Amino acid sequence: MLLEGLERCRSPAMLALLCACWFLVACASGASVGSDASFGGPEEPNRDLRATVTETGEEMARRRREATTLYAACHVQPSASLDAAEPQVTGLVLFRQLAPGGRLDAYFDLKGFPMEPNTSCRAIHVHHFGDLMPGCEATGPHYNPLGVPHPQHPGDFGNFAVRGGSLWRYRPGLAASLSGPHSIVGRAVVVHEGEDDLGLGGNAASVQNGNAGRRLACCVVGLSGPEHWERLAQEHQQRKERKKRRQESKAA
Ligand SMILES: [Cu+2]
Ligand SMILES: [Zn+2]
Repeated sequence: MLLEGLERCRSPAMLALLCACWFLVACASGASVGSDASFGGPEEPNRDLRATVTETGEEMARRRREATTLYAACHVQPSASLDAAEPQVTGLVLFRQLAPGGRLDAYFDLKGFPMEPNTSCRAIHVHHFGDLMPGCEATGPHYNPLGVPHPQHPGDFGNFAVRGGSLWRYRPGLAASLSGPHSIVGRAVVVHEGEDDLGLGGNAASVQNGNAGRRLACCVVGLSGPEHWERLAQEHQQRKERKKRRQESKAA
């Protein structure tokens, strides 16, 4: 089991950590016997030693968790088939999956929608192909590995409220995955002009694509490091705090 872990991580730092941990465990167990002069020692150092072993174990568990977490980034660009006069939607869609096959969380951070007085709803989905040329039309239909109707596709993320030309949203617990046979890595995220009718439109297109309208922008989902996720998580937290402060000052 331990050797499997070593094989998977292939990290010299992890190897050193394991050796240190084995050594400390051996010392701690030897010391706890207490009768052997070569291992026995005062009570206080034994406690320190056990604390160190516990901390080392926790650090290893944290590194193991980090090693199994998957991150993906999708850098949204306006559809190449749109005129320059059309809305130029850009931004980021980020994914994090804590373990292969586990829960998928996402950040959506987009701007460049038309400035409208009222809130509008825009659909966002995962489409089959990670091909963006000559425009987002090249991404094909919704990604539908199980042959089910819309909106039961794994990348049917639904509708997102746009205010002041932009949207930002954290969505936990999405049905899609970054691993396994139905991974969305290499496929496309498409941002639509209209609202998703969620299969209730009463026509054939409704149970295929939700009648969400033209494709304004798209991107290809690619595996990434944690940096984008950590930065956006921090930004979202700051935005939430600013919003809360604004609401509080209005209420006062
Ligand atoms: Cu779509
Ligand atoms: Zn769908």
